[in-house]
Amino acid sequence: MVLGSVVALAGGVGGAKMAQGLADVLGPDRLTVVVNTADDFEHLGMHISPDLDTVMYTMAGLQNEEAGWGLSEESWGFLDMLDTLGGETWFRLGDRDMATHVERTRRLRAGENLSSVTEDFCARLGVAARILPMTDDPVRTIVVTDNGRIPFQDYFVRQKCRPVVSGFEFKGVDFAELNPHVVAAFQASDLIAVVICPSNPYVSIAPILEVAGSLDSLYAVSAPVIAVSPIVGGSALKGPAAKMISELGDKPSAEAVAAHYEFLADGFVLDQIDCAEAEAIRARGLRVWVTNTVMNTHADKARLAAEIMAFAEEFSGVRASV
Ligand code: FO1
Repeated sequence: MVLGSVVALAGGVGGAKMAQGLADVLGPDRLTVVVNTADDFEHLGMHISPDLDTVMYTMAGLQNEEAGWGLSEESWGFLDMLDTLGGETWFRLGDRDMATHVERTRRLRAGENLSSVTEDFCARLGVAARILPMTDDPVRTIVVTDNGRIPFQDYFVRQKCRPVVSGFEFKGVDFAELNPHVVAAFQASDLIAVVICPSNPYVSIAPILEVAGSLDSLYAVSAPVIAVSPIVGGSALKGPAAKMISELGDKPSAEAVAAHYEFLADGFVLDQIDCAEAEAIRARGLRVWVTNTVMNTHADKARLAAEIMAFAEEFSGVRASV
């Protein structure tokens, strides 16, 4: 494999698994993971960064495998007592996880920024790959639904994604400054690929792309941009991506995701179960790689990452000549 650095754009669970596989295959010092922070919110007086934590815990090997988010070996004494006291328990915060939110909030209030807190937490948890919040400024997803405009975690967790979606707003995105380390990672002279992880295109990847400067930086890279489909066999492995695609008027499919990214991506990775869609995706001008994209085990993650890196090598020189 060609030596060089890789930037991955990630949301929560799918992004975290892909990032872990890439770190394994590349070596963590060659990987930068740019993480969505538009799912962040203030809750119980704390700053919660769900996607950052999912990526950080997964790369530290501390994730709760069953849920995909939160920590392993968790206990729930805080939440139980909060329930007894009549507090808000719809967003489940485990006792160990609470330490992350309490300490992050303390440090943000003391004037540190989210990038710096994340970098230090990663160092303490033994995560060698670079995990970057897309911005240090507040951006908050609002889901526009038949039940009104709903803050993301309220829609996702409290209302279990039930309202019918008609659009998304990323409050604050017009004032957000792209993390300067993200710009530097895109400009690295040894960049060999940008991987758009199999995360939700609308609420995980779109906020990253909407921060001013993000798309321009991406257009300027000569390395291939490769998107991995989060839709497998017409469903999302996790989360509401398929439901959102149909509510927005399309048929949930790998091709619908490819259509979403074709303005930006050079290559597209889809699951073997969807191989019948490969030709239509090629017709959109994307190179295609068909494989097993379901990441259940560590070996699955590493194999998929290795295949994506081999796929990226097929592009050498392609973008540079555009
Ligand atoms: N997701 C849920 O479905 N229910 C929860 O109670 C919940 C709690 C939670 C606590 C901390 C954290 O970091 C993530 C948590 N998540 C929970 C996941 C989170 O809402 C979503 O995974 C992302 O925002 C979507 O990518």
